[in-house]
Amino acid sequence: MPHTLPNLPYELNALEPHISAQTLSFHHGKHHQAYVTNLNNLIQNTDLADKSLEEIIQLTAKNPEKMGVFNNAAQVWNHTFFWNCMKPQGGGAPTGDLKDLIDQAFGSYEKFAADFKQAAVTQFGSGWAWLVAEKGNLRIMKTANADLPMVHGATALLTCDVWEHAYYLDFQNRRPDYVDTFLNHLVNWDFATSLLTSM
Ligand code: MN3
Repeated sequence: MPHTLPNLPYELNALEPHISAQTLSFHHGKHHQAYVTNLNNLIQNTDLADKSLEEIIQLTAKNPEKMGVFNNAAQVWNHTFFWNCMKPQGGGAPTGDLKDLIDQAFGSYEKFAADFKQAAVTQFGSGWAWLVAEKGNLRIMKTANADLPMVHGATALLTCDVWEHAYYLDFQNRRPDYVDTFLNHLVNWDFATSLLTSM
């Protein structure tokens, strides 16, 4: 079964004025679609063709000869995950179990937000900032290019795409402002909370 581009969980203009419909149109319709198309082309008629996305990622992560497959498969997964990490009128501090876990791990939501922003703005070049669960504890991780927590034994709870294509049309070079906007107006804590059961 070829991999397919999932629909966005909201309308293209749903995250305005923070992320424009133009950005989402290119980011989902062009970039995410291209990773799906590349992945399908790379795995057709190979022993990876009938594997799940997660299986492909794990099977190719440590194989330099399969780096092209890994990069595209991981970027398909990362983007689908990222769309779910945002919602209209999102952002701010979480509540409930996730609030308690963040307070426990970082001391406060404010400290978490500062550390997450630091990871996102200091990821040199393209990559991702993450909140992950690892051995029952929460921590922040940053990864380069397509790399992702699942191949490092961690469970992703939240991510922010810091590739330039994620923010350049709306923020130009101002990655710190984009990350602030993500944290203050877009984060979907309901989604992150729904993942706590898999910790
Ligand atoms: Mn992207």
